[in-house]
Amino acid sequence: MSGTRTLTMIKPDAVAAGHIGAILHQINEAGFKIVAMKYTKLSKEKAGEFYEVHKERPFYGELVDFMSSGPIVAAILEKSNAVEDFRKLIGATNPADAAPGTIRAKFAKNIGENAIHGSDSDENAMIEGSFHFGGVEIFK
Ligand code: 3AN
Repeated sequence: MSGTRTLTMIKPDAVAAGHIGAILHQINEAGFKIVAMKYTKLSKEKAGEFYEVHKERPFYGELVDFMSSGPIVAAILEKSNAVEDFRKLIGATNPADAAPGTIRAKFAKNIGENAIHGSDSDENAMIEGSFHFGGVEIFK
């Protein structure tokens, strides 16, 4: 089934601030089912690979350093219209622009350290899901 999964990462800032439980609660309350999940830490190399599309952007180095600075929670989430609905739940990239009640409005510090990632397309959700998880780690 296409369009039913997205990949999220609770980023190092939100993990360090103790927000894992609150964020997972909000995700579950919004109707997303967790089908894969791990607590892990990205090496600089892996973070660089994940954000390869942003390689030419001025914030790339900062982003890679931040994403490899501490543990994260990576998860594959399932729901109808998962990618779009999850982007709504997390809010705008810059928490100053994020709608009230969204995860970034509640937990993000700034545009760089913005608490959570959500895939931006079904195609990237597939690629990013495979980046973090093997088939035996995904439960329907
Ligand atoms: P989103 O995460 O909302 O899809 P993208 O894909 O534009 O946003 O950016 C990926 C990540 O790069 C963001 N989550 C954020 O951590 C970082 N980022 C984006 N724009 C900036 C910026 N202007 N300065 C610093 N970091 C940024």
